[in-house]
Amino acid sequence: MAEGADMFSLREVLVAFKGCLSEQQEVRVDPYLEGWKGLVRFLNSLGAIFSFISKDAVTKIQIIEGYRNSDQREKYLTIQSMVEYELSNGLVDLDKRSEHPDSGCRTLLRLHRALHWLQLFLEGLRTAKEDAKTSVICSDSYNASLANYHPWIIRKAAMVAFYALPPRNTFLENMNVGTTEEAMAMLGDALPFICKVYEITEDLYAQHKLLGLP
Ligand code: 1PW
Repeated sequence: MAEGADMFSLREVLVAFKGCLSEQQEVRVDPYLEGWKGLVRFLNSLGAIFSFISKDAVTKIQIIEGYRNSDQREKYLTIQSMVEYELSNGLVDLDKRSEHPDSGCRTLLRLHRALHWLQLFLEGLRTAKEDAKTSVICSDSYNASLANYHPWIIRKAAMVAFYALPPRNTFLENMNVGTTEEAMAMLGDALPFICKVYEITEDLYAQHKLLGLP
């Protein structure tokens, strides 16, 4: 397939997540959002049925981009600086959404939870048997992670979307990384970076008791 400027490749997503980690093991916000934008393109390439899933991710990305384009942009350079800034200035609703319904902390937490799903899904894809059903890998990983935070109506809609996923080999081809073997090798290279970004964020949020933000 010819390489086009707007063609999706999962490689870009993984490169972006690799670029998230600073030398001090902080998570940079801009590449995090770039990674997510790539994922949204990927979700959209899976068909219209996935657009309800990507739509919410787009809203969340835009909220955080808004902070990165505001006067306080420097405070939102890394997830660590964002948490520090918002908490010390009382900009996070801790018990109930009220004055700060769209804080960076609560918005990023939603993406963070979804990243866990992605991580489990890609791991499942990489380690599954050749004839494994993508829909099953996807729903298993979803049920083990993000589903716990979703009401049943969303869970139901997600399950319907998963049935529409193509078989594993077609799916790996859709990632536009090359042969199935190349796609698998890339997943193997890149997954540790996604895991690391996830872990650092999880630890930071746990440390500040932010994992249940409303
Ligand atoms: C093929 C595997 C791809 C994994 C990509 C993950 C995309 C995740 C987006 C799921 C969105 C489902 C519909 C929206 C639900 C929102 O209510 C929920 N958002 C998320 C990201 O979970 C919670 O946000 P809210 O309602 O508290 O603002």
